[in-house]
Amino acid sequence: MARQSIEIAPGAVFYPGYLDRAGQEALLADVRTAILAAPLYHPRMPRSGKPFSVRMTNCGPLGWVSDVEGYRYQGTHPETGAAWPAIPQALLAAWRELSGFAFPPEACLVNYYADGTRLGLHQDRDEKELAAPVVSLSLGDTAIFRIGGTKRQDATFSVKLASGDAFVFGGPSRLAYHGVDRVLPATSTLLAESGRFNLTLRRVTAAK
Ligand code: MD3
Ligand code: FE
Repeated sequence: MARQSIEIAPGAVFYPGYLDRAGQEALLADVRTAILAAPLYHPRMPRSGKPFSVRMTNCGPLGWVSDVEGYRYQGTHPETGAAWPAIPQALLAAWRELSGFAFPPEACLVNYYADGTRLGLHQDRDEKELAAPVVSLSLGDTAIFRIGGTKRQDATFSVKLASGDAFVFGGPSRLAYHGVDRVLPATSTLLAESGRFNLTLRRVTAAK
């Protein structure tokens, strides 16, 4: 099926309304199941050990974690020690449809934003396969997402990410600085609680 898409910067392609309500509900059920196996936790900043306000967990063979030692990918949950649950089929299907990358994702980072949570401007560069894009899906309340260039000082602009929206960040946008300025309370009825989930699919190791 043809999809509406908008390239908002070179390699940054926005798919508003990628998932309809039924698709969002099905994916949310998958996320809830994953969180039962791999509970959301507050990662800590390298060095300072200060907790992130965003809560996180992962699916897939590898998960992104952060603690006083630094950032890395690892195969197990840092608090339970269990292997991460599998990436839900609906997300693997979205990767096949949107990524344009022949190899499967290895990590799905799940971010949960309660009301008032922000994510500062950063680059995602802990992955070895930077030729693969990052594919993002949003569920729940609308976020004000900010994206700039590959240098922190580059000009930025913001885009609203609503429940069901997908985004692909590839090419020159793969190393763009980005963050979440705020989440707009009560803008979606998808979650029984308030807040927002963002799911990012990533290829971590070199594909060949
Ligand atoms: C652009 N997540 O998990 S999604 C992250 O809404 C992250 O939770 C935000 O930044 C969130 O690292 C933004 C959009 C996004 C995700 C990854 C990117 C944009 C990106 C990687 C490279 C460039
Ligand atoms: Fe990021």
